[in-house]
Amino acid sequence: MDMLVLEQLSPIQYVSQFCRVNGRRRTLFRHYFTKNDRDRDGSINKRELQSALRDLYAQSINTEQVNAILDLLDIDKSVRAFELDVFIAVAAFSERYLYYCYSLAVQDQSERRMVLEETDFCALRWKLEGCKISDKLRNVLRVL
Ligand SMILES: [Ca+2]
Repeated sequence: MDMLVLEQLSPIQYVSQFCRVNGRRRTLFRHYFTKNDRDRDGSINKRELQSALRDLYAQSINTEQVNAILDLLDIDKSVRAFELDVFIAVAAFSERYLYYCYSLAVQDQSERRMVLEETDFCALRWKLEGCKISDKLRNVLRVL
């Protein structure tokens, strides 16, 4: 991967382009997107996005966690409409983020490794040292 490309990407662009979501998950994410797209115009607003994420986790994540995910992805507060592709990226990232939070809480290193291997994001294979990526993207990469 070209580091110059990485330097140009916003966090949400990075996640949209480089996270792989299998068909079953994509179907699941689409289900919650559609359920929360009340006016059925193919996009959801921020409140609907929060509601869709909470549905995805059977209400087991709180609004603070949802906001932390949106903040990490540096989603502009002024963005009002989210299309399906963006929601899928946010949902996929949210899974990784929650694994990350969980793994921080897990003391046993072997268990931590198992948790990380369950994810289906591309592994980071490049060194970030000396790379002029934004701090915001760096924070996202730390989670992935
Ligand atoms: Ca809508």
